[in-house]
Amino acid sequence: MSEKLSSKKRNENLNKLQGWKKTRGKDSIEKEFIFKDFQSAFAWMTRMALLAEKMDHHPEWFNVYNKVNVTLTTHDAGGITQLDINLAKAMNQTAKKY
Ligand code: H2B
Repeated sequence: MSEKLSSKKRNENLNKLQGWKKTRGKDSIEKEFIFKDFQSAFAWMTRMALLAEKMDHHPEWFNVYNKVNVTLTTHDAGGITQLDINLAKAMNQTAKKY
């Protein structure tokens, strides 16, 4: 199982992750993704859902029209782990294509 990152490690990683920030008052990271329309947003979510299944690591997310608010945390570890960083990186990379 992935272990919680130290706040130093977490911040080092966050600095390299465009658009992601620590959630205030919760041990998670978050980002708002904005797409050109609902179809792009949902296509991206579908792609990410397949990856999440493969990783066995799932996002908390909320979609309205072209926006997707994503929160990542590792429930089993009670905080932010390398799995969250890896999924955040993949989300950023993939979002460029939608
Ligand atoms: N997703 C997230 N974000 N955190 C977890 O701790 C987690 C998960 N655990 N997806 C997985 C599923 C676990 O419940 C299953 C049984 O492997």
